Amino acid sequence: GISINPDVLFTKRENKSRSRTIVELAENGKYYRHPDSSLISYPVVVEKPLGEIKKDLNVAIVGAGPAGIACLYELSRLKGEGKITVTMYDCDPDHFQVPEEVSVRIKGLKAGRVSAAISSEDEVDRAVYEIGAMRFPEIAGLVWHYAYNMYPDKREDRIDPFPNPGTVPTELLHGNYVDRYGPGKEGTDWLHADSRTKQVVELIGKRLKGTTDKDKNTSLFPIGGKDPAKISQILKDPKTQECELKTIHEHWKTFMRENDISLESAIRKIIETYHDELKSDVPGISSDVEKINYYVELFGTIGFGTGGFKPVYNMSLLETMRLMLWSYNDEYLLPVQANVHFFRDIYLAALENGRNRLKINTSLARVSDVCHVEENGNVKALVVSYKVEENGAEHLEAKTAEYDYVILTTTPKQTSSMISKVGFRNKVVPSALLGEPMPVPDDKSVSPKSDKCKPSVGQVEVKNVRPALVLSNDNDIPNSKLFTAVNNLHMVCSSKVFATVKITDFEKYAPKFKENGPITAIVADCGLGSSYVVPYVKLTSEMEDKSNTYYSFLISYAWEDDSKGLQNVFGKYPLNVKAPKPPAHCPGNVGASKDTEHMMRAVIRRTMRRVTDPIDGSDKQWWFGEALRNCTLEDQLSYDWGTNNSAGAFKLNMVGDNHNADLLVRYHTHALTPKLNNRFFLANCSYSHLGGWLEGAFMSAVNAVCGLVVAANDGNVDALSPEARKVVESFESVV
Ligand code: MET
Repeated sequence: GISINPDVLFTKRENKSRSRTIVELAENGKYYRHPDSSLISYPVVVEKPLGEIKKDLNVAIVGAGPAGIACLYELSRLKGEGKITVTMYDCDPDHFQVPEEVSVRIKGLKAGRVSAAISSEDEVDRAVYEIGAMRFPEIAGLVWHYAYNMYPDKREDRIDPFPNPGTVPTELLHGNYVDRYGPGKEGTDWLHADSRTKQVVELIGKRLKGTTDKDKNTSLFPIGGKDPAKISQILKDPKTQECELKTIHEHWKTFMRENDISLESAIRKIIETYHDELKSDVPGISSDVEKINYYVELFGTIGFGTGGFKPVYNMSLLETMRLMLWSYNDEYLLPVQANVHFFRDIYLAALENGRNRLKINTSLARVSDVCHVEENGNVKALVVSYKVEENGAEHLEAKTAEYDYVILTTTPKQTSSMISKVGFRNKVVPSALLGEPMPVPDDKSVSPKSDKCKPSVGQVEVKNVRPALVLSNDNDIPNSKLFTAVNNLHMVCSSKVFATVKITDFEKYAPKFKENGPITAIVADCGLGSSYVVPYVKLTSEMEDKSNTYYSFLISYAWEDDSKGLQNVFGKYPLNVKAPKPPAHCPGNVGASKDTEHMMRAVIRRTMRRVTDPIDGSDKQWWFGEALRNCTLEDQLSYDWGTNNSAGAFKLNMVGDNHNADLLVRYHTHALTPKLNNRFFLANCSYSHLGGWLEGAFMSAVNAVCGLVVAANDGNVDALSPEARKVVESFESVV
């Protein structure tokens, strides 16, 4: 697991007092303006309806994940006489919109990439595994704005923090080197005051994010001459003046031009420049070059405090800097049993808001293509889809439907194949074959022989077609660059491996860290990313009884290469076959079904290592490996976002990707150019500058709905509220 915020290790916090109410959380990030949209405080934008619709509209939202549901919610709040019919497409039979009667495991627990599984015993729910979104930064203003509106009765309840490494007793393993740290009154408490880990994270904190101290700047990567730490404060402060925000945006553009380098280059540059400040020797390493290499790697393991990130050292420093400016010191849990319920609640609220003016149809179907259709100046957006049965089976015939507007919320890889078939020339083509030729069963009665003119099974002939995403009527290059952008975004591979473990079992192995109790978070270079013990906070009353007995254990939250190494076993999802009780003579996890055993063996193999004991210096087996080998790990489940379904967990810009992501963030501004007759919008965290965060999905949903309102009012921005106008006007137009 990787969160990018050096403050996690420097913030002074009272040990147990970190819980917050939703009111406090909703206040915290309310005014924060992201550097790419420095005039916009998104939570302020959505306080009022975004705008008004005067005429009736027929809208499709492709994808019923967080972005799609947020679009629906904001559409449901629009003012004006126009009635809106929304069709939501999603192809996942486990989606909560699909009615389901059976006792729930993963069924009904999905909304796009927000997805859960429930482990239970004798019909009593025991633990919730968050396969998708699991932690919600306090600075995420839109998230807490929606939580505030969804749960009026819970606004004053205290919400617990997510137990990130560093906020709970944590162990780091790098090579043979074990370090321990945890929350202390004066910031992070370390096992040894002269810890090498402590020194390198403090150096990177000081030389990358810098200081809020007015009188000095310490960062090697200042923005407009100022430490990022100071910029972060200015962006968050409600009192900051517009001219100062505009200046930051200009400085940020310069910073982006000059610093699209890899995260590793930035870390290396800091260590090369300031390695004299690293006072601890590295025994056995004497040359400066090797010392620098050692510390670069050590930092790769620990990351900014809440987990290593060596596998994403190639991502752009710009992504890291955005996250650093966003500055999420603390992350929280949502006040729901499973996080997907938050989305079900937003969805239900949209139904309620829109009672009189908004009609919702849900369609369990996979969308294969989208385009414009245009006849005698009458323009519509067309969606080609295949119905999916509740058992997941897909129909062979393609269906087409026309809409006034379509918001595509699908992941970049899904989207790129939908938008490319008709090409990029924005001229009407009399006829095109869309959909996908399907493999046809042997049965001749369902299999008309295809010939050149007729669509084969699975295809459909569509008349008068234009491409879906367009920026120009005259040239195809501007249009095709949208495809390039969508197609080239980098989706990170990421996976999670869960189990339920008896607390008493685990604590036989977990060392105690000072007076803070046993280690419950592990950050290591063993290929499991980070491991977290996740507390029971959202459980039903039956579950609470069990919370003193079991830990819900996220054994591995890994990214990129760490995750790819396990892909052959991830392919067997859900791997949640209950492990039979092991025979008495043979304790441990040996009785599990074959698939489960395969994954657990792979995981255990990664953790079997002899290490140096950080207390007495002896050479011994690493306790975590021993714990995994000997504790009974029940209800195992693993999921990899690269192997399954979504073509990757989330977008993170690699070096060189910034312009593509930025083009898609601003895509909604095409609405200011009505002569394009463009009926499509994009919404998804991948089309935001916060890939992999609900906040990014919500921001892009707001962008899309604002764009749609302007388009539906023939390019008139006055149809938006004054705050919402900024969402369309303060970005540089894409056209
Ligand atoms: N939100 C995801 C997480 O918390 C992805 C982070 S992207 C830096 O792990």
